[in-house]
Amino acid sequence: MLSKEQKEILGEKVSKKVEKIAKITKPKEIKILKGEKSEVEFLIKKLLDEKRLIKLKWKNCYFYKTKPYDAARSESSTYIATKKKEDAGPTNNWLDPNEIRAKLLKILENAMEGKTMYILPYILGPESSPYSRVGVMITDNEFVALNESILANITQKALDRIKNGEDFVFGVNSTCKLDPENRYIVHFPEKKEVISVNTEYGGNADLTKKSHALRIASFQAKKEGWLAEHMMAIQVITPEKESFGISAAFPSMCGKTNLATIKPDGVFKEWDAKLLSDDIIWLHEKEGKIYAINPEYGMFGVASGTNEKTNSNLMEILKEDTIFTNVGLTKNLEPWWEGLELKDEIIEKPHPNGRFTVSILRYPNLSEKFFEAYGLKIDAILFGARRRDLIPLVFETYSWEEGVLFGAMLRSETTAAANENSGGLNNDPMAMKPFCGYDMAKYFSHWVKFGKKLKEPPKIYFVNWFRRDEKGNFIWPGYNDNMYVIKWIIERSKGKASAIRTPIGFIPNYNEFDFGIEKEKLEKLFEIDKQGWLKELGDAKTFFSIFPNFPKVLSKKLNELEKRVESYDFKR
Ligand code: GTP
Ligand code: SPV
Ligand code: MN
Repeated sequence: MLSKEQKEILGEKVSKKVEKIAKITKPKEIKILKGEKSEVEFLIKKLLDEKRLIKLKWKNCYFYKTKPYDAARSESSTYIATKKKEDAGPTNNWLDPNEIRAKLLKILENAMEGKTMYILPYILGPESSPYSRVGVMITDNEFVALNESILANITQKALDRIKNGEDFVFGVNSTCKLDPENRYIVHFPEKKEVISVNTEYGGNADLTKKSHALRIASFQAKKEGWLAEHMMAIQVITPEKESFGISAAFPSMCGKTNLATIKPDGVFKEWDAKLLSDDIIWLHEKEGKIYAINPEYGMFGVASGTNEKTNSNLMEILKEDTIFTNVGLTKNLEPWWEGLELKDEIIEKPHPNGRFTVSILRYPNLSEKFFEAYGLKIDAILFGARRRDLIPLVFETYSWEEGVLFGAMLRSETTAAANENSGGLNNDPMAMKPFCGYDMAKYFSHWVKFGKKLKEPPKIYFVNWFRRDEKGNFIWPGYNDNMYVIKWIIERSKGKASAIRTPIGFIPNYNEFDFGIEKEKLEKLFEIDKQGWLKELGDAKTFFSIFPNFPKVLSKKLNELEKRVESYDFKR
């Protein structure tokens, strides 16, 4: 149980919650973390001593392997436990909060026997920001505590804020027996609590991330008039030294981290792109404009595909102070994954969802806005997906509402980021389907409403880096070359670049704008397939029919869009 001193550190409210869990789980000892370097060193040493972590040849880098069935997010084990089922909406798994709480407390009985319970108080967002939020997370797993020490701003200042009466989110994670049959990641948004058991994988166990910063936060954001989004954000600096904020929502494993760490000088010497966030942002309206803050402190990124050629910025920071999970391992104890040169025998095969955990503060080109109270002003919003055909490289939607509609229609080829994904196309509105803590129909309305607060809403674009040719190869080079698309978007927003009107939106006038590739490829990338779009819109209608609360204004927009596609002369 907590000592008198620990109770003083935690304060009454947090102590009470912690003691309740400690009484059930019976840990050998309780440690409250402060977010100090020595704690990270301690966790690493313990994991090394217990042979759970392997020291790699790269400087201060380590390798960890989870159970193969616990190497990705488990969407079928993830629940929103609201009092009323309708409040979770048709896209979330729902459980009765009282019933599941009783079951979880049963699973937690004696779960921490012989183990240390770590308490991690944290602040999400810049400490000085009125938009920042606090929470306290518990885990009995050193690997989870280590990841969280990198991914979140662990600080006892959070406890002072809670003592001063601020609301907080309380999360409990326990490894238990890592039994996949009893794996649960349950959110109680009305109580601001999360309980996660029988898992130690990233998004299932690192509760500051998808659980707090998206699921609980989106639920609060709806009530309070802001947005919690599965988006990256960068601050692009033009040759004229103008700053331009870009945010993008792509589903898991569809390119957020890579766009967030883009190196424009490989393509345009005088341009710069500074990182604000690679996975999650919180958006607020201020004086009719949108501002983004990053609730996180680290990156939990996909290893596969990362190399000097695709992303030298990432490669540079991964060479030091990084935890690698489920990547491959060579005999010489170097990490390995798809896309890296293999110079040695491989003793551990990489999982397709192998990841790295690295502090964002190590990134050499972090935007100064990362530390500022109001964050980065957003001037253009992108939605994007992984689609082998149909969706052009980029198009500009005709209005905020149509942009929201295209966001809601987003579907993408499935990836290895979630256990359940098995190929084909997945509906993933705004890349938020796995992360929205309430009825997504109300979430769409909330987006529409948010736009009404803006003086001049940023333009909404749709992008697709993943179109393929007949042989199955990507047509677009992607990665740093995505800078061509970013440049077009910025020039569009300034009214400089010309565009061609199509039924779905404006596409670039690629006879005039240089994309750095052959004309035939561009023709393929910007081809508009009438039958394909009619099917896409029909499928969207079928998908939207699961939402009893689907906003009428979006249905109207969808019908207008369909009429435009039907009457468009595609031979022009
Ligand atoms: P989560 O962390 O799961 O939310 O993923 P993410 O959206 O941050 O995706 P990430 O940037 O990690 O990219 C996922 C995969 O797509 C990696 O294997 C990348 O190498 C690959 N990828 C990223 N950008 C591009 C691109 O422009 N073109 C191609 N062909 N692949 C890309
Ligand atoms: C994702 O799956 O979108 C991720 C990794 O960013 S996780 O933290 O596991 O959610
Ligand atoms: Mn993500």
